[in-house]
Amino acid sequence: MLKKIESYLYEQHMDVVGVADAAGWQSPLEECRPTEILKDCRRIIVFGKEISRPIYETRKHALDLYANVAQNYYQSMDAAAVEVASMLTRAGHPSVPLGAYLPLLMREGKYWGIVSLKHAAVRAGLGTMGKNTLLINEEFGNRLRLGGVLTTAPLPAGNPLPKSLCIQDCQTCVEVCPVQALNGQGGISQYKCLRKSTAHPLLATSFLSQWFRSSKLLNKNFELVTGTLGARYSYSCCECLINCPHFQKGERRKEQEEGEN
Ligand code: B12
Repeated sequence: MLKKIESYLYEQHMDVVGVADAAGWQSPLEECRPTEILKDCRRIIVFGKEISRPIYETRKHALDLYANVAQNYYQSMDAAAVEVASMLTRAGHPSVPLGAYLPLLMREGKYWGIVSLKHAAVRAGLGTMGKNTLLINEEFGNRLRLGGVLTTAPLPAGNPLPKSLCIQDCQTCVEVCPVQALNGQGGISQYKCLRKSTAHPLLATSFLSQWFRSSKLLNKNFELVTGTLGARYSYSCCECLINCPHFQKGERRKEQEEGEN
């Protein structure tokens, strides 16, 4: 079954595919734990697709062109997740596709994905978390976008990588962050980052949510605004991604191969 899923996802031009054990998921939010979401959930299938370097490095309109590709990826990755979930369900293993971006929850004034795809990718052995809280993959660096599926199928699960890929003494992401959102120990101030990195007439104001954390009504309203009017947005910052030494990953290998030929 896993072979069938892997070959389907690679046919859909995904670059990496992994399986994470869903048991004992340490999300601080119970409602964001796979076994709380899907009865008898056993695994999280997580897959990734690289956004290649030239897209971040155009001389003009780089952030808008990059955002357009990211939004396009989210749609194709969600479509692939839907197909994989129905393949598994038809084979007798109830499964549910996860969204690469939406649906988003707002709890205590903070945004949450229904399941954190980065943490699933780490658990599946697809990479480790950088100090910029992004997944670093051995081949594609920090340029992967992620999609996922919750499943009751007892697929063989991967294991986390034994060693962090984030360079120990490197603090580049922390230093280049224009709003000091990164604490250098893998923590991020979501409000500072959101306000700086997300270009949207409404979403950029959602940093206000820090002042109404306890208001369930306002949290719910912001969640609704994000899930509807916030479905499309652009980027206004990705400094922690493009300045990370792992941003260069993958391309240099191709250049070396071309050099050898
Ligand atoms: C909300 C969100 C944002 C928010 C908040 C970021 C954040 N770190 O939470 C904002 C808008 C600021 C943001 C910005 C960006 N994002 Co964003 N974002 C998301 C989204 C939709 C949900 C993430 C989430 O649930 N966060 C809340 C919790 C999980 O995060 P946290 O507070 O750091 O959690 C801490 C603890 O609670 C605990 N924890 C929480 N859950 C769990 C679970 C387990 C098992 C464990 C062990 C621990 C644990 O560990 C964390 C550290 O202590 C995901 C998609 C998804 N569903 O995963 C994309 C996602 C993480 N974003 C992504 C990207 C690329 C970006 C940007 C680079 C976009 C850009 N501007 O160029 C920036 C980078 C900013 C940064 N350095 O993180 C990619 C990351 C891919 C990768 N290679 O890692 C994702 C996966 C989207 C995708 N489908 O590919 N994002």
